[in-house]
Amino acid sequence: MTAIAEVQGTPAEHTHCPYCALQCAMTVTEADGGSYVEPVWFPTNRGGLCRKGWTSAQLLDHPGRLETPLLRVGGEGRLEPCSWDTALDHVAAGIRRAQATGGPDGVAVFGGGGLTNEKAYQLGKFTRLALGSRLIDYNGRWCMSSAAAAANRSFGVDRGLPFPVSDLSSARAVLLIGANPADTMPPFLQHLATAADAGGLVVADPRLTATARRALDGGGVHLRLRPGTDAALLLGLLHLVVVAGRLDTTYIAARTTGFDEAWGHAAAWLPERTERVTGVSVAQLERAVALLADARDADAGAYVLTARGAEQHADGSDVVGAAIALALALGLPGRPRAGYGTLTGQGNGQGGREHGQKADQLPGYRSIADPAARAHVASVWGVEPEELPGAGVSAFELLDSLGREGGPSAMLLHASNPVVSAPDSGRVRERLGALDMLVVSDFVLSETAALADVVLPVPQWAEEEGTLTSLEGRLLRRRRSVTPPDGARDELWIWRELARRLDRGPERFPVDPRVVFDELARASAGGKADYSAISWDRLDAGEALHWPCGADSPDGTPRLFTERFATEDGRARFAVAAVRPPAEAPDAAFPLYGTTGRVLSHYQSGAQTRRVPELVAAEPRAWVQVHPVVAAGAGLDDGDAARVVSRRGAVEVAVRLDEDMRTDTVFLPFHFGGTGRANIMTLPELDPVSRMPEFKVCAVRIEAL
Ligand SMILES: Nc1nc2c(c(=O)[nH]1)N[C@H]1C(S)=C(S)[C@@H](COP(=O)(O)OP(=O)(O)OC[C@H]3O[C@@H](n4cnc5c(=O)[nH]c(N)nc54)[C@H](O)[C@@H]3O)O[C@H]1N2
Ligand SMILES: Nc1nc2c(c(=O)[nH]1)N[C@H]1C(S)=C(S)[C@@H](COP(=O)(O)OP(=O)(O)OC[C@H]3O[C@@H](n4cnc5c(=O)[nH]c(N)nc54)[C@H](O)[C@@H]3O)O[C@H]1N2
Ligand code: SF4
Ligand SMILES: [Mo]
Repeated sequence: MTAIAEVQGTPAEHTHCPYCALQCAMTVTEADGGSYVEPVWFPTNRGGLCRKGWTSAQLLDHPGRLETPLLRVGGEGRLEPCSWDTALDHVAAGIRRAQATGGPDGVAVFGGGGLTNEKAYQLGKFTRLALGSRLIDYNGRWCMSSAAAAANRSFGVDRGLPFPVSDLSSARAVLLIGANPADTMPPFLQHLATAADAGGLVVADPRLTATARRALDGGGVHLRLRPGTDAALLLGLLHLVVVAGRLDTTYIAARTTGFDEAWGHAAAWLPERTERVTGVSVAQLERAVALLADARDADAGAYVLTARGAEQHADGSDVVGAAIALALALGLPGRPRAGYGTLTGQGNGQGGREHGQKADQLPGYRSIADPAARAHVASVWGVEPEELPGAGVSAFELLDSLGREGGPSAMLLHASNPVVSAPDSGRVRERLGALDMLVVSDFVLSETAALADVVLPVPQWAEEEGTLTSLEGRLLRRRRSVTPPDGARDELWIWRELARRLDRGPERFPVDPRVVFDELARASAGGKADYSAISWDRLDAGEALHWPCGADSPDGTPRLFTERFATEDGRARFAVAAVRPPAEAPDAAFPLYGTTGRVLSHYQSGAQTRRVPELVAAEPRAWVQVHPVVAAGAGLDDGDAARVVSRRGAVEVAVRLDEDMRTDTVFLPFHFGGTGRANIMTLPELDPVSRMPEFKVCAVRIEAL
């Protein structure tokens, strides 16, 4: 990572990285037949980029880039190039066929948190109006849904960080639960430097990650918990806050409800019991509480942050509820230099969850079940509220219904690669194969696109205009810096052309993203995620606008909750539930916890980064991280080929020995394809509230291949 002090380019010239939610700023330049990026100083990245950002332009000129639509000829046949007219006629005919037998819900739509706000909004509108289907959901369900459900429940609103990222920079104590930003958002680590150097960084992770190591190097704490025991850990910490006399009773009385009920659950989590269940020592639990409470008392900055390690569980929304409860007990949310937040994952993971890609949602973070919300959005769309379908089903449930009796027989998929990223991906692959028509829009032939009947090539980030909303709720402009290939077509254009072919009012689907943004802003007016006072002009002038930014807050809201929470009574709610064990516990046949996550050099399903030579050289193949003693038990040594087997199937990986691993746990990155897909082993147990799958725990065994 390089830090540059100078701002390169004006706000009107730079764009942002195509990958994660930190949205590091950069310029993209075409020269000598290739494109290259240069970092730009921006508050989130302070001039830094990680190696994915540095190499992101390589995919623009990649030889494997899709530049023409592809059509599967003859059932099981090959994908062959075709014209756009042929491809779109084919898609429209397939939609008609599916709806003739299955009604409006005969067609399903799957979106992604990488889509711009304009595309996320238009995809929701296209599904409800042009298809008349209720069946839309997206990959953010697998990312942000648990944190979103818990934040809505406790705070009345879900904005990843309810304060600017840079607020963290001066904090003396930060508790990170299930987050490894040293690999997943490297430039973000700059914001944790003060805490880390002060010995105030506390990392709860079953593995000694690069982030946990940073904590230890500065004298901080690594809580090396057993996978799936986060709720117990957090209630144990809450218990200690109370018995150590560190509860902020004034704050609790003035700003919260539900403490007594929460204590009813936390009272039972005595330190010794917490130690037994989580594997974290009482001394470490006490240190963690003291660090946070001392920093609070000194007004030196204290934060609790969660990410996917805590959230991707079948009790994920309760885990986040417990994390928020801990933060409330300490009196952090809404106070200066303090708070709770979740680290949003995908580039537009925040905006992508606000404008209608979610099964139960209308733009502005409105509920599709709310009559007033329906009436408002219907009026912006120029239809009657009765014309809007109701709520659909969550991502995994949607994929699992494909091609089944009464399920959809056609699907349009944008910006996701579920063959690799969905839980129990073997089953999902089978469902996709059972469709009469699968249409995938992408710029590379991902594992999912390779199964499609029609593949539609779209432009990439540096070739398009739009907006994204970063992890701190700030609107950013994505700018066209290079020319897209001739054969690629923007998704806004694709949806308008499909609406035309389906005779569903193409004029309702403008192709100019600026026009779409203005409509989105109107549709969001008065909603929780209110963008109505935001315009591209204001963003292009360099204004820093965080939502809500509407009639009551025309200059945006960098910090939420300073006066009141977004709940009806203005108070934050303690929402704590009884601790539940993971859905699948290790047993004699499958004695280990299998957990999954990310590495620095690959992004998500790897569809993009497995095509960048430098990144492939750094991480060429699937692996399992395992303690030497566990490996030896299976007759395995470093580098050996192994199978990690669960009740769903077997993943083929190379052994990577790590002395610091727990002996009851193995870790697999989920970025690889083929037989190296970690999701072959994961189980689709869903959180009852958020419908988040249990990506982070299943029972496995390891054996030689
Ligand atoms: N390099 C890279 N960066 C990325 C991405 C990427 O794919 N690659 N993806 C982006 C996206 S979409 C996201 S969502 C973020 C995710 O960012 P993170 O949440 O930081 O990433 P993960 O590696 O999924 O999970 C974090 C940690 O959770 C730990 N963990 C596993 N099980 C448990 C458990 O039961 N409890 C606890 N407390 N921890 C557990 C893992 O060991 C892992 O180190 O990263 C973003 N940035
Ligand atoms: N086991 C396990 N599984 C996981 C996770 C885990 O931690 N463990 N994490 C989950 C999480 S947090 C996430 S976010 C998901 C992500 O998993 P996926 O949804 O599979 O994410 P990506 O690999 O980013 O897929 C995006 C695809 O869309 C393409 N694309 C990018 N931008 C655009 C665009 O603008 N338009 C179109 N049409 N295509 C575009 C890319 O080329 C790529 O093929 O994985 C989830 N799966
Ligand atoms: S940290 Fe995220 S946004 Fe920044 S360069 Fe890396 S992938 Fe891109
Ligand atoms: Mo994610």
